[in-house]
Amino acid sequence: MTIKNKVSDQFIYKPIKSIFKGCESMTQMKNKTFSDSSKQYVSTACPLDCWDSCAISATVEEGKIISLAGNPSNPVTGEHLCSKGMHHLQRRTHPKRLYQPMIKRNGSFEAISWEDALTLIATKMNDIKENYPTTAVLHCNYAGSVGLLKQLETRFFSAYGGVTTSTGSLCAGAGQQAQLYDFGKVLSHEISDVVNSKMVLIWGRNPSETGIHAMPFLKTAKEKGAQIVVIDPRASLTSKGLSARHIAPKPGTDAALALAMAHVIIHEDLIDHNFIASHVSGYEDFKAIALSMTPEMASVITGIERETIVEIARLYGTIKPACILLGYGVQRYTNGGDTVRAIDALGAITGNIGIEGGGVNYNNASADDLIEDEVFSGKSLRHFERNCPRPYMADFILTAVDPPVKMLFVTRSNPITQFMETSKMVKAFNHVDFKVTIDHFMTDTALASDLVLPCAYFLETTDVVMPPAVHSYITYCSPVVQPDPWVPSERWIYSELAKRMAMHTFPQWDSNQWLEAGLAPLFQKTGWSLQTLKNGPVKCPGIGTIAWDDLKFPTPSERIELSSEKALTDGFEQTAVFKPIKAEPTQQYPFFLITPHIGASLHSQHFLDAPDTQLPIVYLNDVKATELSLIQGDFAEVFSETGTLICEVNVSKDLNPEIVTIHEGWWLQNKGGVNKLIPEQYSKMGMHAAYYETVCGVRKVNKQLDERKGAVL
Ligand SMILES: Nc1nc2c(c(=O)[nH]1)N[C@H]1C(S)=C(S)[C@@H](COP(=O)(O)OP(=O)(O)OC[C@H]3O[C@@H](n4cnc5c(=O)[nH]c(N)nc54)[C@H](O)[C@@H]3O)O[C@H]1N2
Ligand SMILES: Nc1nc2c(c(=O)[nH]1)N[C@H]1C(S)=C(S)[C@@H](COP(=O)(O)OP(=O)(O)OC[C@H]3O[C@@H](n4cnc5c(=O)[nH]c(N)nc54)[C@H](O)[C@@H]3O)O[C@H]1N2
Ligand code: SF4
Ligand SMILES: [Mo]
Repeated sequence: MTIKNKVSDQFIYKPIKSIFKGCESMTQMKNKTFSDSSKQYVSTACPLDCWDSCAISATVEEGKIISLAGNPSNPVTGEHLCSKGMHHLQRRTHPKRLYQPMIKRNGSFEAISWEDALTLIATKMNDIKENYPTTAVLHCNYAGSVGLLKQLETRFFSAYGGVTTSTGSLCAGAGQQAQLYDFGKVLSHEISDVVNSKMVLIWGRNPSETGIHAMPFLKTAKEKGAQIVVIDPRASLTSKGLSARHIAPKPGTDAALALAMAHVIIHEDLIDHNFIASHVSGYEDFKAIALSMTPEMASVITGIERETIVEIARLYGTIKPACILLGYGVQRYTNGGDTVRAIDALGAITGNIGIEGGGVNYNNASADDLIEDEVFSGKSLRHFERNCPRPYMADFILTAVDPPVKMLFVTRSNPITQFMETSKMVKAFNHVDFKVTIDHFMTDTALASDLVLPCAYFLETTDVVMPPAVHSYITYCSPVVQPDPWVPSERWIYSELAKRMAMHTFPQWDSNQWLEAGLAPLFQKTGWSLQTLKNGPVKCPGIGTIAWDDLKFPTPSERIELSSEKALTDGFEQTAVFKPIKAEPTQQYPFFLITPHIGASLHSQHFLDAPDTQLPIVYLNDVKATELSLIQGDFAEVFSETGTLICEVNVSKDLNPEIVTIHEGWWLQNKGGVNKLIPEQYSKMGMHAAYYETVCGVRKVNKQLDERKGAVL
């Protein structure tokens, strides 16, 4: 039997009004608490790698967490948590959560004691050290939790002697490197400032799913009369939720659009002459490039009507202040860095930098200065160093010599599901003798490992969540409850391993001692102590609401550099350019494959609960679907040069006919794994994964899903 329309609505697009569904407001919580003194609030923060880093207030009664709510002491994230924030309670006590170390013997996992697990790791690491440089160990980490103390993992591996460190970016790296060339640092306005904007370009960003606390501010801006334009090859929930104008460039062509907009702005003399004269260098070089990209040319490249390009350019050139909310989707291409440089230039030539309601808001590195990097990185302790770029980690593992990779240690990451080219990654895992993963659940990566260590959930341990891109609040995370059954923090795991390996440069400190040392720059700057943080979320000084309001740019010229010698020295173009991406639809692979993030899950994490009886969903334009004889609920095989994936078809009129979309995150063990379709490829700028530069084909399959077994027959 073919199951039709069985898609649980949790894993498909949701209308915006349901975002806050099920969320109990803090005001309600307070009222309850005041009438019942047996309840206690504990302050913590959501450690998921999301734009928002919400402050959370947990209500505890008789040693049990009874509810979580947003803590309005952080006014940016306020009273409401998203569905994932609310779900932390169920996730902490999830029946599939791991509580004991698990070792693989003869292909299946069995529980072992902590003593045996730690002794095994210590013995393996000591053996490797005797026979190879310590870089024979590869530490693969990423973004599973943003807690500051998670970084102790790096300190541990440095104290060991220095391992092969995973570097490069799967996330925001190309754009970050671009903004370093342009501005000297990556800074954003606090998201609340968008209410002062009269025009907002939401460019390759989808806050309605990926950072929902931007949405109320965007709605306010709109109510105050701001023009809002969403630039995205697909109609995202953001453009729908804001009823905003939507412009759909062909994937990977945004630099042509931005340069053509600059062309119009320069040609019609809408530039800010004073701002350019005082704060911009390299304008003439940029002007020459922009003038060579006419709106006619850009129209052919991007597929957007010439008149639309001219109109949007005129709006952006005349309405001030105008803000760009730049997302990470725009730079998941081999030309991603140049794209962000072209968009940055729009902000610079119109003088929209350093002013209320302006900015080219991407990421925010201002909190980096508040941390003592050496405490967590232990870089000075390393005897050996080697880097493994994540966008080709599988290839690296398979080809590494001097030394080969003898051990893989995975922390807060799920590379089998989330990194590129899954079949190669599976081979790479098989190639390594001993793989250890620390995770709360038996993920695809844990399954491919030899030893899996569980660890405490953030509600069970101490940490600090630093300010993210959209606000300046730092939040101390107090342990809300004790883990039951007991499971250790990662700090405990590294401390115990350090003891067993006589690593004296990994001190046996408790969490607060590490935080005192690691946050010393913050405390020196502010006169605060850890106690100040323990009282609830606090706004960090020195992280301005308006980025660049002092107009001091830490570039070589101390100006915004539209022409960057540093970029040239690093092997890139000196000025923003449009270079076509390499992937182009062909007869064999007629679609671009975009694999964006879904509201219901943080990457792969909440796909833990995707029903067994469900396949991943491929979203397809209705006309194309008809051409392929596909209707809603059919099964289709999506194929690319690196793999295939069977999906359930979701047909929609408002999808761009050139694009198919499958959300990232669906587990392989649950018949997902979209990264099977995506080759290991990257933007050299920022060494950044070019996930969306993928083409694919779609064909109907007559397979059926066995509802009981969840198997595809
Ligand atoms: N619910 C949820 N929230 C998340 C995450 C999650 O997994 N789930 N992940 C977090 C993380 S780690 C990150 S990096 C952020 C990402 O946050 P966002 O940048 O907002 O999200 P993405 O899904 O990467 O992409 C944003 C948009 O870029 C569009 N896009 C794709 N190609 C192009 C292009 O060529 N040009 C233009 N203009 N747009 C394009 C996509 O269609 C998508 O709608 O979200 C964070 N928040
Ligand atoms: N096709 C495609 N692939 C993508 C993307 C895309 O847009 N398209 N986006 C990319 C982006 S932007 C990113 S940031 C990456 C994310 O890549 P990953 O960080 O690998 O993704 P997650 O699925 O969040 O996996 C994190 C793992 O950490 C675990 N975890 C959570 N908390 C803790 C903890 O406290 N300790 C430990 N040890 N583990 C913990 C979770 O259970 C989960 O298994 O994915 C990338 N992959
Ligand atoms: S996932 Fe993001 S929006 Fe949701 S609770 Fe966590 S920080 Fe807040
Ligand atoms: Mo990311």
